[in-house]
Amino acid sequence: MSESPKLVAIRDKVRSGERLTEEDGLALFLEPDLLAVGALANEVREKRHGDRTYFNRNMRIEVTNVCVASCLFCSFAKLEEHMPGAHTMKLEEAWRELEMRMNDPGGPPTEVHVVNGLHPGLPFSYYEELLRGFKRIDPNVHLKCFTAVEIHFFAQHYGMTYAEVLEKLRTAGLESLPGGGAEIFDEDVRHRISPDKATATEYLEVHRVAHAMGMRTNATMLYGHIETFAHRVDHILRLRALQDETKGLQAFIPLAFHPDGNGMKNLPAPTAVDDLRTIAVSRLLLDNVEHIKAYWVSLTPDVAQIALRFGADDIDGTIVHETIYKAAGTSSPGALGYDELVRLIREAGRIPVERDTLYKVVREHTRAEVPEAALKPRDRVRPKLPVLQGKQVPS
Ligand code: V47
Repeated sequence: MSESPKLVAIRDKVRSGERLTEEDGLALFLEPDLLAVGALANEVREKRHGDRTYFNRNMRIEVTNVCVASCLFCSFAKLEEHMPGAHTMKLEEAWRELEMRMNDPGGPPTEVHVVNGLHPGLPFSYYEELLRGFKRIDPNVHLKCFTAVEIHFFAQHYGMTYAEVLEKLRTAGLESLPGGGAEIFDEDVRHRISPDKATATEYLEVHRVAHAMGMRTNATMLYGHIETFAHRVDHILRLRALQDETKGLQAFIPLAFHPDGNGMKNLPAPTAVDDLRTIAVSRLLLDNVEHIKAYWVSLTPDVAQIALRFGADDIDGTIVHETIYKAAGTSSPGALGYDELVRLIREAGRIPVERDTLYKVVREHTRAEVPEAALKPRDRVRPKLPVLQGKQVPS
């Protein structure tokens, strides 16, 4: 395939360190040669991180799915506590989840990632106690809890400023914010898919306040539903502008829309081509955010593995109990073992690096000397050879 002049010009810009524009972002989404876009993103990825690919030992927990918001894409939330399928954990139940992981082979999780519904009936002390309890069980575990949308809800519901909410939660053990709740920033799309939660400006402001307090945060983008490529570019550029200002974002995570069981179930899920292109364009446009995460739950482990050659340098972690994507019909497993993550990364020709939440290296693994797949037949227990007419087939 011959290269489009636009792609050639963008490549020159990237190689000379010139910042890409909104128009460049759109051109990358429309470029027919997906592999050329991927190769360019891979170049940037390798310049920053070489073959290193990050993952962590984490635990996901959603303590309540009761939520006053009615997001069209959500298959997880229940409007009221008494509805079938609604659940709110007792604090002891939530703490037990971590207690049960303390003797995991290889060590306990280094991160607890909490995402919840916007529950109107819990006291603020519930969330403070939740964090304190996790820290009592393991003072070393990093608490990455509550999206900017939840922080905004707490501020409104309990009558505090963002800084007051964050300070109280930090005193209870909070250390960073996950990136959920960003969806799509464009006001029109956001109004249609998430009419009654924090606006884009409010989402960004919560991150700004957290950064000013010295907290690191992640950001996400939910793509593949009713938004256009222009909306995706706009979303990424709003994050780039925030990052110019604060430098507090550490990872960007494009989240592929899953249609099962929600208000947009008539839409098809994005394809692997769209997933890979979105990862690649994110890597190229977001030149001031260090890490692009290929979240294996949203992409499937197979696509996430390929994304490691399309600009992504992180694959998230072991997780264990994920419920948001499970409700929305993901075909991904609920958990991946530590060794499985290491194998996925090695097989993609990369070096697995276990990190903590703030990207401090916990353990750097060796590179696979030969692709892992090539080792498999030798490593596997030899299958019983078929017997034909009483004779063994020679191996
Ligand atoms: O905020 C909800 C999204 C998010 C659907 O910060 C859906 O490291 C697709 O934010 N189809 C929660 N997406 C997950 C999240 C996250 C995941 C991994 C790592 C990090 C991090 C953050 O999931 C929600 C929403 O945007 N979501 N429903 C759905 N049907």
